[in-house]
Amino acid sequence: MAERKYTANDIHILQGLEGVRKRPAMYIGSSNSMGLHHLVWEVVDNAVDEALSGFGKNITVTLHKDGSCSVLDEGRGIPVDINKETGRPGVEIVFTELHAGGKFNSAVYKSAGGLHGVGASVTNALSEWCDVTVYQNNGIYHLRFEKGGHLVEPLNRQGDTKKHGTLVRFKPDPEIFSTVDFKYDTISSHLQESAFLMKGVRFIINDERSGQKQEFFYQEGLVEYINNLNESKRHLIPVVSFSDIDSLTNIEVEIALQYCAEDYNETIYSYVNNVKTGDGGTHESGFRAGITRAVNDFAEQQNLAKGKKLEGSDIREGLTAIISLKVPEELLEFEGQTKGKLGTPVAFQVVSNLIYNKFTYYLTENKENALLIIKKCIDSQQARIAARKAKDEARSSKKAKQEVILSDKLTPAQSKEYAKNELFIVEGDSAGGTAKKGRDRIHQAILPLRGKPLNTDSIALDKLLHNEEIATIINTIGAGFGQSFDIEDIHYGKIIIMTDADTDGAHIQTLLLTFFYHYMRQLITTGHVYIAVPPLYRIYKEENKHLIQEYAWDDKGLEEAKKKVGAGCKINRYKGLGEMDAIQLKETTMDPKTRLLIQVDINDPLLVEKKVSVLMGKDSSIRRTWIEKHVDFNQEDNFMKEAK
Ligand code: TTJ
Repeated sequence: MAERKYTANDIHILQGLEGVRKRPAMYIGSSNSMGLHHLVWEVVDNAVDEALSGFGKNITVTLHKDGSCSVLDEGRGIPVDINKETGRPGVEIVFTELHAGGKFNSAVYKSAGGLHGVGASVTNALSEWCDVTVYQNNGIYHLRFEKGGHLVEPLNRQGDTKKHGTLVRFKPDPEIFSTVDFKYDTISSHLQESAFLMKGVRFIINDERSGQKQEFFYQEGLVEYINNLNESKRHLIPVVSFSDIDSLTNIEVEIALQYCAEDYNETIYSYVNNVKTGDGGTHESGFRAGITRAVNDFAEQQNLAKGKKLEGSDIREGLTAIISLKVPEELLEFEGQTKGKLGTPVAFQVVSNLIYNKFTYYLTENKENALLIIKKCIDSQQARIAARKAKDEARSSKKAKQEVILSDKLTPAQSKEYAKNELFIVEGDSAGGTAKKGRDRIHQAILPLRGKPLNTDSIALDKLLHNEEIATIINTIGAGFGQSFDIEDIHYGKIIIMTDADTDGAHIQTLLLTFFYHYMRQLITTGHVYIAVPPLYRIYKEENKHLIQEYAWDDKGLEEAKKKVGAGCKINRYKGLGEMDAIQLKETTMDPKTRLLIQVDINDPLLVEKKVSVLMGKDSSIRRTWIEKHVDFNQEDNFMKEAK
């Protein structure tokens, strides 16, 4: 085997990878389940870049029984020849130097790997071991790293092959991550999303631990993405799609959209070079401006407008749209803390012009559908005007009246500093009473729920407001609902759902989240909704009339707590909030200094739509299997992140 002397260069590189291990969150966001899956995305992104350049039609992700994950593509293979500057093989550099991926990849449109992604070296740094095999030039080349990126087997040629491609297999380091359990559903929906965005590329997931296996391949791309999102909704029109390459900038745009009936939300997802732009940006703004202008101009030209202009929100009610851009590297600009917002100025005009021209043409050529759309927009406009009027009236009528409605069930917070206030929505009157005693009366308000709130996914708007629980919640939050919801008006910085840790509790959580998702979506997307996580155990012992006690949230915590409290300890397993006294509830679940909260963080559109429409829709048998398979709101997954 080839041996090589350590140089200053090696030391520099190991220091780089050591930095990644010291502060993993700086590179992959966190060291929890989300960070763990980031390791996979970093590697998959590279394979995707290669496919995007036109090399390799299949990308296979395998979850192995030994806890490792491998990614295989059929591209040209990472270069194995020696790089002149460093004297090392290209493939070694890709796995050891931070942000090195781009140097060897000449793709025009670079995906995450070349953008805000940090590269495969980060995956290597955070792995127990990492094996890389390249099939290239009729040869099989292999190298291996261990314990955070130390090269233990330098590149060598192991044999002959006619294949070409790259195989990377790595095992995440349990010393870094709080969990090293890859989640099939998380990876599979990420790959499905990629497949929707890259028509013609096949993504395969193969879980050798469970035998689960799926393939995602969409010849129709975004059209199928929308069909999938809107599967269980009533469609107003079939999916429409447009695409074009702007000849001046080389920006490539693909858009698909659909209107649904009885849907009052807008659902717009945008992507740049196959990376989701969760905070929108110039392309999304361009889309909004363009479609608003197209619909208004058409309505006016057809004499349907009656002199009144439709607002953007009128035009987007019930609209689902996916906007996917390919932007050349030299034009890319990202903004915001998480770089989830496209800043490229010219993208506004490019998208706005495209959607204006093509959607105007569509409306003109498809009169029947155009009339359905315009009618829906005018309905939305009228609903908006009526809601605004009702709100103004409610505001100008006596304030006291509102407080009468509230005072009945709500125990309000004393402070008027709304942003600092917290609303606990509590399952049951009895737990509500305990919470009332244990709360911080300055900043915490308690709203007990009797019974279950309504399932809001299959119910008409007017009925909704007659449900007492729902009406109370709307009034208490104080910012309206539906199109007239105004996030600026919310009376609480945090809305915290507190239920028992059982199926009933999970159901109530789901019902409330569904309601918020449909009628106060911004509450969720701006991170105001939380789920309180009460402990499962109390571990205690009396020693010299002195109580020693600890709480545990899972079995691992239980073992640790038993050790801490020591021999002879007793264990109390909580079956519900009702078994805790006010002090215990405060200490474990309500006090910001000691509690565990999960922030509801919706970032997977497909799963969210599925969760909401399948779970809350009318078919209870699909619902049951889905709940059993997917819903565990107390589990940290990609919808939620821990918070204080
Ligand atoms: C670079 O330019 C010359 C031809 O090959 C290009 C390249 O880097 N291709 C490439 C990288 N294909 N596949 C990868 C890759 C695949 C996986 C699974 C993981 C990583 C880190 C890279």
